[in-house]
Amino acid sequence: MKRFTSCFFTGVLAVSASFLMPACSAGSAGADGNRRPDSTGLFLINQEGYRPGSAKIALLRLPATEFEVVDEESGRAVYSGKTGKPRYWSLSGDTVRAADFSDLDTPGTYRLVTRQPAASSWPFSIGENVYSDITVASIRAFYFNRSGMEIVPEYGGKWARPAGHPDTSVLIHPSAASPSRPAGTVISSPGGWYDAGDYNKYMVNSGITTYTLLLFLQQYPEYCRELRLNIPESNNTLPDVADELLYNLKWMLTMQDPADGGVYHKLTHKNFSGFVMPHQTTEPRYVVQKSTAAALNFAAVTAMAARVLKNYPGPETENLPETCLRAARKAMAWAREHSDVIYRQPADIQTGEYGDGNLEDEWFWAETELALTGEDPGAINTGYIRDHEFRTPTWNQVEMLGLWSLVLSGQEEFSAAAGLAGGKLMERAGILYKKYNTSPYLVSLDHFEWGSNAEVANQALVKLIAMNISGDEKYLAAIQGDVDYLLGRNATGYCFVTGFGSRSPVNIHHRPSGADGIPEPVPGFLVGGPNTQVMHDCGPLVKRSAFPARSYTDTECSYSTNEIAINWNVPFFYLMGAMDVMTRKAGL
Ligand code: 9MR
Ligand code: 9MR
Repeated sequence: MKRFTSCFFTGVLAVSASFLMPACSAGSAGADGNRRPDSTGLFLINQEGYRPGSAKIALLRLPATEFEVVDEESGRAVYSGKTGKPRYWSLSGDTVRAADFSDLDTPGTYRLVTRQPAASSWPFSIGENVYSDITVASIRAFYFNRSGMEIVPEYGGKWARPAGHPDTSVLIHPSAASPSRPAGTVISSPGGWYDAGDYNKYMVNSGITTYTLLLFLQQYPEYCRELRLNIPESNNTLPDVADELLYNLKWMLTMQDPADGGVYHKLTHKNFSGFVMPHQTTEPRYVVQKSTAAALNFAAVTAMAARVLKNYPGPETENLPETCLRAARKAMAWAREHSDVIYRQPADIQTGEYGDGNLEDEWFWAETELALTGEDPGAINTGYIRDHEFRTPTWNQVEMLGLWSLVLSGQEEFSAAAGLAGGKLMERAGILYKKYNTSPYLVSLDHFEWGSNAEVANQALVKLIAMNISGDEKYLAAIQGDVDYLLGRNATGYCFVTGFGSRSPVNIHHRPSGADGIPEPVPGFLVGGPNTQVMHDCGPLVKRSAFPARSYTDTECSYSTNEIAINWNVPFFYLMGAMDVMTRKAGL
């Protein structure tokens, strides 16, 4: 396990010596609640920065009534203000005051300081392109998690590593046996991303992840044309974002049984491997049980891919839209014939389950995607739209994805359904906005489950898409609140993205990062974040706060708070990319 302690002075300012206070962060110190407060804990602030014109609000855990913003270069105070009323948050167990410096728009690098008591924040920037690097890093993280491909120094830098898991000889597990593919049959299913900190590939989680990238490509085609990711395909004719998602989409296609259209739930080792590099795990790999959830996720994504990729004709996508559409039809037909095949983990398989007993949302999503792609247009279930509550999406709650596709489709034919869907989206966004507006921490999040950081990012997407369709800009401050939370304005004081901010996770639950001998974790990954769903992943030695918003530890064993995952990174990428697009649109 890696531990490092970073120590430096946060008060390198041309002000009094009392500002010179060291801020140390012990990477694996354990419970945040047990740490003595230092200046990082006293100022909760977005450690990356803000775009000019955006809301800029930090939270202070100090009794200070006044604050200043000091320019790093000149050491001069360029802004001063009064803090807001102290407010207690029951989920973090602390009291914070808002320091609002939204009016400061001059590009530069700054710190927030208070004189009574004397303290200083981490540095942050104001600038038009403050989110460009983090956007690129958050999608390059997918490249780093590619299965079956060597990560070469040219694109991977010091995180270069040999290829692992070619997956060209994968066994049919007994649970997946069929007449034409009995147990033990060898199939080839290469490519795709590792799901998370583990080395397995799961269809259900690939669903929401690949969908979200496709939606980004659909919504921001010009930006995607500009975005250079420095990946092996960067010199081909496709936007790099499309290349990255194709790497997983092509793997997904191999997970369909050509004989009957059914889709395997996952491709996996029998057990989670140890913390070794990908090429060091040579245990057999299996495809396990076909499931209705897998078929519906697969159908939704391939149907959407058929639609979106049509806009990118060229050698890399040749025949792909047609292949995807045929695959979607076949998977849907299989699902209709096997509408209730819930995934049940076989006794000899221990890896991630992604089990889901309620598939109503998957049906709605898949039927909507097929309809929008021109298949069975009557299949959009308007009764479902009317009667159901649309929740923030996660891997097992996907009705919102169908809603997004519908409201953003712009197809005349579906305008009635889209109108209905728009109402539902605005309803959810309104609820989230209200929560943000009354939250002492200025976030919509009010419960902490496994992957809470992704919930924050997905809530931001709900508000963003609501803003896109309604033009109501009030959502922007709430979206900024989510960005700020993820980049440091949260009760742990961490910027939750590896390699960014002044204090970010180092000991992530990510096998390559743990095994590669490089002190820094692979950059651009959003960690799962605080939750109280699982408290025992590190045993008794690592204590986590009982307050949900602080129940996080930067410790490798903490898979429930410090793992990374493709479905967590993807809404974060979408969010940061969308923010970056706004700057370019406004200013460039
Ligand atoms: O490393 C595994 C991680 O990727 C999963 O998200 C997590 C939950 O399914 O499980 C981790 O594996 C742990 C296992 O569940 C229990 N024994 C220790 C394993 C490695 O830390
Ligand atoms: O993200 C998943 C979370 O919602 C579940 O509660 C948890 C336990 O089933 O599993 C999480 O997913 C893990 C998957 O099972 C295996 N790869 C790592 C994923 C992230 O921890």
